[in-house]
Amino acid sequence: MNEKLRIFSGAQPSGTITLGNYLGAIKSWVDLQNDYECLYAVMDMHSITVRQNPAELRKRTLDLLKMYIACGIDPEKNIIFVQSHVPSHAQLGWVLDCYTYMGELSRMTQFKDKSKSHADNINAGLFTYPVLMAADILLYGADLVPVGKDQMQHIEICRDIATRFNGIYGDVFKIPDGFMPKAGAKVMSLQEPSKKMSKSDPNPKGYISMLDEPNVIAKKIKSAVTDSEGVVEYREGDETKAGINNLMTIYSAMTGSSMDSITSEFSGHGYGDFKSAVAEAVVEHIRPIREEYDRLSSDKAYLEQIYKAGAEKAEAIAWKTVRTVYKKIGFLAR
Ligand code: AQP
Repeated sequence: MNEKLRIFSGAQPSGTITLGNYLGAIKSWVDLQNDYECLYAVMDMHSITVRQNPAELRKRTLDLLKMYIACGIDPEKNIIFVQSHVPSHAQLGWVLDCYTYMGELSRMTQFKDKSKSHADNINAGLFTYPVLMAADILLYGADLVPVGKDQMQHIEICRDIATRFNGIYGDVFKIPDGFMPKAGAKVMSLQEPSKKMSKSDPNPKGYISMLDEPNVIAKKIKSAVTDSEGVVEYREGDETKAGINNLMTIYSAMTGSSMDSITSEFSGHGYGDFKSAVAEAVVEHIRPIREEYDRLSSDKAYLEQIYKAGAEKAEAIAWKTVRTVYKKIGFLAR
């Protein structure tokens, strides 16, 4: 029998997910769910590396789970769960902390960025975030981890930690590969296109939330920062075109069109026409997701049933890994 390869991924309930989270990660999860055995978690433990309001965190956790399903992740086919419901994440995280060096963690771009944006709360969890993420992935022997570009550095360190551990104790962990989509691996802020779009951006004009109303989406795209050249052309690495490059990336991810064909489509048109087309494509793509999300809102019992069953299935896989690891490193069995 040909066993399916396994996927693990997740997103943090640190806000309503953005078009960036969707295009960079969640859309790939949906696309890959038929060909892999997939586990998708709501990463609540990661989210507390930044201070969260407890009541809001609880609500957002359920909202994110709902959003996964609304985006098209089938709870019948995939294991969907909440990270903190599976204690093995914390257990393996601690062990791996002891096999990770301060030097390699201090090179992580996300740590540097978040230390700047949360200068009043540079906690140890923020620093060791990539180790917990390595545990998330390695617990399930994931072959593939679909993420946005910003998380690729964390996949690299996960591979390094796993390789180091295997070098000492034998082949305990499978070495995972990252997976990025062709279009949308890094969606940029609409207001500061040199910065990635983030759900916790204090300026809501910078991001499109998956729950924004159509008129809000259109307004945000119309006020997106561009340049004065007026030519819809993708120029990789050209900072002056960062805004247009970003809108073209979004349009390409929505329509499947190549950059060249987008340029031909809008040749002789101004940015106004192009922005209207981008807005329409985004609104139409998000519409059914939004409708499904609203439909699920009233069905709390259904969601509870999904996350409870998901946690049980996830824990059954994860605990086996923890048990193997504990034995390898010399912890006395209970
Ligand atoms: N702008 C982006 N473009 C493409 N992919 C992105 N991802 C995040 N931002 C973009 C991908 O979304 C997945 C879930 O991300 P996360 O919730 O784990 O945390 P994050 O990467 O820190 O995302 P945010 O939106 O920036 O959250 P906050 O504001 O809380 O830090 C990941 O696969 C990520 O690559």
